[in-house]
Amino acid sequence: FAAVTHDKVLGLLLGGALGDALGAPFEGRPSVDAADLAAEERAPSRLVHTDDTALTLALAEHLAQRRDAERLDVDALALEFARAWRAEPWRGYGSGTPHVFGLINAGVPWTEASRATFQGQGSYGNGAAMRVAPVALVADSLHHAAELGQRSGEPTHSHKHGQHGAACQAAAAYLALHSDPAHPLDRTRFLQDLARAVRSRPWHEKFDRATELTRNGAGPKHTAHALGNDASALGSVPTALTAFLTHPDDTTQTIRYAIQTGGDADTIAAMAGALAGARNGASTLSRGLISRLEAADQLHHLADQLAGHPRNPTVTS
Ligand code: R7I
Ligand code: MG
Ligand code: MG
Ligand code: MG
Repeated sequence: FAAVTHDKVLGLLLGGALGDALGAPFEGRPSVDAADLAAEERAPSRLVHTDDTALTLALAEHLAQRRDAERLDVDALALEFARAWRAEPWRGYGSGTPHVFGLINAGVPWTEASRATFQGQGSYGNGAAMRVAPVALVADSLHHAAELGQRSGEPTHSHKHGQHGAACQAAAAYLALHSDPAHPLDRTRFLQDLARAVRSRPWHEKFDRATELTRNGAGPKHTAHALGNDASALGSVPTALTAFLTHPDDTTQTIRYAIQTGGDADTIAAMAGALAGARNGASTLSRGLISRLEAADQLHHLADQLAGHPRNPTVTS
């Protein structure tokens, strides 16, 4: 296990935001041309984030204010998410989540609001997973990360696959954060650890397929075909994991691979980017790209707060 440095904390936050903002123009495209992506990377324009980062910021602020992981206050968090949506409803939210947020803002308890979508079965979308990575910064074990992830997902995603997606991405972020980039990542071990944290057969089947894809060096199109690239948790979280496990030591390549899976490109890249950023640190990211990020200052400030969190006593700068 490696020390959780300030660089790793910042890397988790910036890597996620970069994946989101760079992937956003490609969201919904069945496939993404490498030349189009390269042009986006070279463009001088500001990198505007979407709902993925907007809600990640809300969660990170929630955690930074409390300074105690046991005080993840889901009632307060539900209101904070709903207010973030109301302040910026144009950020590209999914179809079900705004309905939940509207109810919460109207005073309906989240326990009820989160069950109002999709004919009462609740959302199995990836919206709980896309925002969850910061919980890894305050978790003190793999299982704690998964549990915090699941709980942070409940206000909007009452379907078990939506919650398991959040648990899976939170646990993966924890493992990436505590992995030592000076040593090669043991991919098989990583997925075995995840399978202990997410006890669900359809997820285990995805982990088995991801193990095979990374072993065979599958490209993004193949991975999208085998694992999915849609806005469901099961159809995107394992795809993001595969992007990371294919290029665990290179955050830029992880993000490029994730975007090139197409489909829900911003979200797959946000999740993959958070994992790679947590492992490799912010110092390995392109300064040019980071300086274009709309939320760069806010994320730097949050990293300062979360790196000083009592859960991260070993932090060094
Ligand atoms: O999960 P959620 O917040 O979506 C996040 C996505 C990301 O791509 C963001 O970048 C943003 O674009 O949206 O929003 P939901 O609307 O709850 O779920 C996302 C999608 O999953 C929905 O639009 C549905 O297509 C699908 N979905 C379901 N379909 C049928 N039945 C989610 N749950 C169900 C369901 O129960
Ligand atoms: Mg989005
Ligand atoms: Mg969308
Ligand atoms: Mg998306």
